[in-house]
Amino acid sequence: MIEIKEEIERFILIGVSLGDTYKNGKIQADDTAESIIELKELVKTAGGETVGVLIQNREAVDKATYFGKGKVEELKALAAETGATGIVSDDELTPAQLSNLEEALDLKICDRTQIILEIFAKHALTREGKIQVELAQLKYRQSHLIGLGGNLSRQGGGIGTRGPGEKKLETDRRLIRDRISELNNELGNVVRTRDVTRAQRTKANIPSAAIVGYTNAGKSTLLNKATGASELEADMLFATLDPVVRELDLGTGQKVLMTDTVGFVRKLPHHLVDAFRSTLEEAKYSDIIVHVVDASNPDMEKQIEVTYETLDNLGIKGKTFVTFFNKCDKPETFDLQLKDLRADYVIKGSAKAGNGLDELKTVLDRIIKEKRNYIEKVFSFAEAGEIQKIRRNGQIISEEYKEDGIHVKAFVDRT
Ligand SMILES: Nc1nc2c(ncn2[C@@H]2O[C@H](COP(=O)(O)OP(=O)(O)OP(=O)(O)O)[C@@H](O)[C@H]2O)c(=O)[nH]1
Ligand SMILES: [Mg+2]
Repeated sequence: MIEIKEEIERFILIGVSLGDTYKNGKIQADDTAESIIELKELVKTAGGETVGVLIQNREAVDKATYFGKGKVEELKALAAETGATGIVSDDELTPAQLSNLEEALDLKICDRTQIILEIFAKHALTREGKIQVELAQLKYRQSHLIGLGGNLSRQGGGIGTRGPGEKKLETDRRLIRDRISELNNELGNVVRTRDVTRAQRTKANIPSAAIVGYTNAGKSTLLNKATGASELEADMLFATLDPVVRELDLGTGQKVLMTDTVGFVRKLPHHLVDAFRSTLEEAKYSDIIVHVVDASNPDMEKQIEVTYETLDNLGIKGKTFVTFFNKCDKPETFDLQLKDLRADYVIKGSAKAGNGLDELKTVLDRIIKEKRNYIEKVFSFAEAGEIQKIRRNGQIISEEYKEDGIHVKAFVDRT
């Protein structure tokens, strides 16, 4: 992990461009350049400075040193020239690549995963968030220790090779395993408490909407503007880590619970996804997904794709999707054709300026009503209990006491 000392660390970012590739029968355009721009933001958010960038075009990353031999030499020269204190690779490095690069360059070597973990560690506020980050960090270390062990046994093997290094490794492994199970237990308790809260909410029968999207898209800003909340909005990546729930009045008597969630990013480390699964899955329990997109970002298309991919991986489907193209106050967006064929509704607006929020409320109200049936019915006074049920599970529009009974106009759940 990088320790943020008094002195700001100076990094050279490295990436391997594989050219266009095939994935799921589609051509995936090479996005190494965009990914590196993003890595620069990540490094900045982690407290470091970028002093150089080096990209190599290759058919595959080098198994031993990530870059090819000549490129490693070039990297060495660039590091000397720029006074770099470390290297950050855009892809997760194997233990072998880490140690070989360290040896060749005599600099601190990190990868994108470590930087993201560092940011999460800095931003985690709640006990749950902190446990999740520590778990992810330990799992990263564990996987790298295992790799190292493999290396050792390949090099030596046989009698006499079980040196002190190997022993220490075993101790480390055991310590990590113990701590992981301790944290998992604690996390289980925290998550159970949250499940109870969620169950209570579901019982109250207020529909829910989860705000999801790429990091820095403006999710928290949208929640704040719409509900008058005061969650942290910041021009940094992963400002929000813990789900936050607020009630939003749609202005029609209908209320909806809005949850702000952790943002997504390309190459989201899988240890993090595992550790943060319960947080990331918050959207699973929502009726509606509000997908916030930063329409001013040149990388918008890819960011939309990453968001859908991440949602798919988390098993979040079958919801009503509303895509909110945000930051439309910025001139970069003025000439853009904004569409999202996967969404059920599309809104263009600016959370910051407050544009599009009324439309969002109208759309949310419509979605909720579409899931319900409108009824007009006269109940006898003896059936007052039925009305009580509707009040609990639906929405009463009007209720009049007349001679022949109680006249009710209401929306009731279809299911
Ligand atoms: N110009 C403009 N800036 C916006 C708008 N909405 C949000 N921003 C800015 O975008 C940055 C990110 O906003 P956040 O609301 O923190 O974004 P987020 O999606 O919650 O980000 P994470 O929690 O980090 O994933 C902040 O600097 C906001 O002020 C908008 O409509 N227009
Ligand atoms: Mg946020």
